[in-house]
Amino acid sequence: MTARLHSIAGSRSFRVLWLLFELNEEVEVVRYAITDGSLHTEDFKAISPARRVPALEIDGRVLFESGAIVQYLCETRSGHGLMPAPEDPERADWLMWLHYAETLACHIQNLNMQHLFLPDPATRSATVMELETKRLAIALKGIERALQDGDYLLPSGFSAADIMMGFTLESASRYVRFDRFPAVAAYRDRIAARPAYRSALAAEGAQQFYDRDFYDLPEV
Ligand SMILES: N[C@@H](CCC(=O)N[C@@H](CS)C(=O)NCC(=O)O)C(=O)O
Repeated sequence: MTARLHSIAGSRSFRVLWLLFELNEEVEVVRYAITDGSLHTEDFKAISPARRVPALEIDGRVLFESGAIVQYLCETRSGHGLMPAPEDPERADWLMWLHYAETLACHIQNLNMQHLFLPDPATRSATVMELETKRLAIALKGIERALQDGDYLLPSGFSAADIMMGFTLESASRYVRFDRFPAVAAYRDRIAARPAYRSALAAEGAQQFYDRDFYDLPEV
């Protein structure tokens, strides 16, 4: 049966969509938007308790949490080379990087809230924006260091950990200038050139919330 991905273009659901394309799995995309109320229905709440995307209907079950979905897909599909085996010494690093993507995503989410989604701009906090931007840059430094010796997060090459990180870097570059992080910038371009990434981007539709490439901190 075709999988159904509950998705917002430009959000964490891209991780799952991209992985499904890497795995050549058929998928139907069910589209939502953050501000039009489409997440706030009883039907969607039954699928995703916090009313967040991604949620994936697959194999007769419903899954939410992007990291869990990515791991589930890697564990239940074979022949893809996107996850080191449990006994492989790289497996622990794979799990670490898989979830490190959420350390970045939390800061991006807070910055999205401050820059884009607070209904009353007077409630924005320059302190929060500055702090979250700095903390995002610190988290990016960790990736810059990890990429000094290779093209991907794992020395053995491209894996689903890079898929978890991909969308995250795309959004991060709207808040932190990547000229400070040349290895991260080259890595983002490298993974974005993958055919499955490009097919997933075309399939998810245009993102609707970022209206500029870079968001500067407000003048105080
Ligand atoms: N840890 C969750 C976070 C899910 C999440 O917060 N998704 C965002 C999109 S990136 C969302 O659905 N936001 C809607 C909202 O906050 O109302 C995951 O990785 O799946």
